[in-house]
Amino acid sequence: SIPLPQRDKWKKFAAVEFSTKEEFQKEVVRHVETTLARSLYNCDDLAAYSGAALAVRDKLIIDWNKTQQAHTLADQKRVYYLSLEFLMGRTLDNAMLNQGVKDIAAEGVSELGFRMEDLIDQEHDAALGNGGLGRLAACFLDSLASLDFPAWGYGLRYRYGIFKQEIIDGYQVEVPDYWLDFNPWEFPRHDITVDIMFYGFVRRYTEDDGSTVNIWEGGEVVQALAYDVPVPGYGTATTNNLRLWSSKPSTGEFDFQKFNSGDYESSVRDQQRAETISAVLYPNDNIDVGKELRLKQQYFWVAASLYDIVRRFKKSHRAWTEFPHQVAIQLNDTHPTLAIVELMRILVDKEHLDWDTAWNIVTETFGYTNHTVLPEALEKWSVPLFQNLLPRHLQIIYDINLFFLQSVERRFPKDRELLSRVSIIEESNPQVIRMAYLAIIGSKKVNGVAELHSDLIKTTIFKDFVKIFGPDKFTNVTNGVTPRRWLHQANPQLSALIKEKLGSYDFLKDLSLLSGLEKFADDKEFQKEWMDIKLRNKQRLAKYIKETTGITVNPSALFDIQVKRIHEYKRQQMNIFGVISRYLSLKAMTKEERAKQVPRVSIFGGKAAPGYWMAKTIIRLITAVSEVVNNDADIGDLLKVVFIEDYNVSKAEFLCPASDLSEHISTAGTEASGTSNMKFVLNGGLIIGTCDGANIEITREVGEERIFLFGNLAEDVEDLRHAHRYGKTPMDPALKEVCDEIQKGTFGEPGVFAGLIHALTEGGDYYLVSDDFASYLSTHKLVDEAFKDTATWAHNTIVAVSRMGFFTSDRAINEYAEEIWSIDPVKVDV
Ligand code: CBF
Repeated sequence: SIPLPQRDKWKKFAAVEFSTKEEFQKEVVRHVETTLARSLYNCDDLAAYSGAALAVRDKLIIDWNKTQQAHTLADQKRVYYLSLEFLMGRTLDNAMLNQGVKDIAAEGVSELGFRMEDLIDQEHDAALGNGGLGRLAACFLDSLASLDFPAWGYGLRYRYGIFKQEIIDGYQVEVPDYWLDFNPWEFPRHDITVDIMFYGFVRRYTEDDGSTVNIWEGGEVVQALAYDVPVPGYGTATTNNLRLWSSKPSTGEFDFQKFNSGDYESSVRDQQRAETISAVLYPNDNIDVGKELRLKQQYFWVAASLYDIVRRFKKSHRAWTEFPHQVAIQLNDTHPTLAIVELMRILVDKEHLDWDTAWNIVTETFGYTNHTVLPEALEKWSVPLFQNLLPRHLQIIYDINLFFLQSVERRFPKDRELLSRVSIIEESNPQVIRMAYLAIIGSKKVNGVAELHSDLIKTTIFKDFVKIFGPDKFTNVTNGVTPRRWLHQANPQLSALIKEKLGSYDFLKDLSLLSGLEKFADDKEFQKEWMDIKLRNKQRLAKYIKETTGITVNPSALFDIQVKRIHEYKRQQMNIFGVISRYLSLKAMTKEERAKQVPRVSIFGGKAAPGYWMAKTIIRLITAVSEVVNNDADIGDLLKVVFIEDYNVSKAEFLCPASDLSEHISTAGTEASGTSNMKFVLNGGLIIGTCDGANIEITREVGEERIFLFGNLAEDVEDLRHAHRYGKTPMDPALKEVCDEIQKGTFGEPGVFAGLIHALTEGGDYYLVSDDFASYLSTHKLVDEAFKDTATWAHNTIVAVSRMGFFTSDRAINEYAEEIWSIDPVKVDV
């Protein structure tokens, strides 16, 4: 750092944030002309976006520096959020709003000849995630900064985020998402690198005092390079850090020895091999694929992050036993569970702590969030694969397991079944490591993400662990979403109207203040302004649909939206079967009857994992139905079906404000929480949903009369599945009619959809589409009736929004901070 006598000089020239329109403009022009080497003669929207982004970035980085200094000075406990996915979306708009400079910036660029909306549209989404889990991590970062918590996110800097989806001839085609050609929001830290080892072997030494030391050596080394992304809070100077690791060969660009001896090819190959680790995000949501490269990614990221965390802790020269008082580490799902093992390795092998002291530190430090009960999503690693890649870590896992099983045996003698049920090692062929069990055993607290889900994990997949550790280790933190992005940024008109009624934007920091809206729910003028905003948002979506698909939709029709990853458990197939059923009923009606029907636009969007054939077939059915229905002259505006290509965060931002109805219709007990349900309601839409995940708590908050619930309950699912297995459930007649129509070829070659029909029949209807279909259709009829009464609909949406305070991610983060992390905020002086 700068020597004391020179600091005054330094401070005199310290960077200053822009605070007026003119200062902002000056920064934009400076960046365009110098950083980008462009001029007023060749400044297009992209260059203007870049100039504006760099100006805003400078402001962020000044606050980022202040925040890091304040946190170092405060020397308080920090939380580290380890997530393999951060689905951040775009940054510019969010950063301007959080920093309170959007108005001056918009005016500033307009005076320079540009429209802020066009500039914002130039930005690539940072799509380093698959769906809900990654977006939750992004909302949590926003809340952590907005609430002034000293927090860091740690993740991987994938060169390719989630693929881009193109729909070609009705089918999904995956295209790589290279998002890094211009990314002003990250800072490479060439001075922060960590060497990470894989493979190799373990040598055991005996010290003079008789103790044994294990040394892991002889492996292949890859370098982790840090990239920092500033995360600004709303209405505060706090700007936290998201550190993403990128992989490089540890020897620099090439292996020079090989290069000089003429072995060019293999020197380049080694380089590429190292870079492959952080090259791609695995595009699977809620499914475990068990590939070696994925395990490499996990260890690479976890080891680099822990090295960084430990290095920071060691600077304070505290005793190791203080570690859990200074550090909380949250495991976002089981993906970072290796961190438990790596910290044990650091403490025992490197710092030479005894096992019990090390284990106490570890188990006081970690918290584990479970996001799913789906068996196919629970991570398991094959022991032979693991042994080869991380031999020392396997030994440590065996030891953790041994000590754990011994303690279980002491408490529950003679229960051999219990021992094999809770063992971290599953005795299959090959043996596998159950990562969730390791995460539970190594963490202080385990939480689910909605009440039903947290109850389910305690009574099903983790039941034995409740018996062993007691119920207090398990808790619930219902998910939430940030109202900054999902209301203020996505729906500025609605946010402004709410501000007008409540008197300030304070609700963006304390969402419970929305309750003040309820008293206006019957105010006719307010209802009109409210519904006008909804209409404008629908018109904007209609325009987008026209431009991108050519389909004309009527903005006054009921917009019914289901956007999320395509998955059988989320039941987009049930939605499209319902659409077919509606189509068949409309076809069977007389002209007079048709005239009485509520026009509908059924909108779908979402990506299927590239190898998930059934999900891809669902997409094909949606596009096939849309080709038929949208071109049927008998139907006209009464029904339109749209598939929005390449659903992502920035598309969600204009879809959420445009729904009248959104669908959250998973088989009961399968969706851990869901978060788009919260976003849609917060934006003045109602939802049709099953008694699943956070739908249940949304019902509790908004009232049963403001949600269209249907379907069987989680507690009945097992019996219903059992009945299917024994052929005791005839198919629902309306569903049978739909299947017959598909098989007749109305939507093209029926063979294409045979898998979907088979899943309902011989396949045993695992997701219970048939069981829920009748109530799904009848509930849609209730929706139609309700939509006809505009005043009551408006009333209900206003009341629902006024009761959404609970679903802010600020509430969730405060719960984590208090109940799990024990951290306090640190104020950063402006
Ligand atoms: O908790 C956040 C979300 O995580 C998932 O997306 C996941 O990846 N397991 C769940 O499927 C969602 O229910 C949940 O809201």
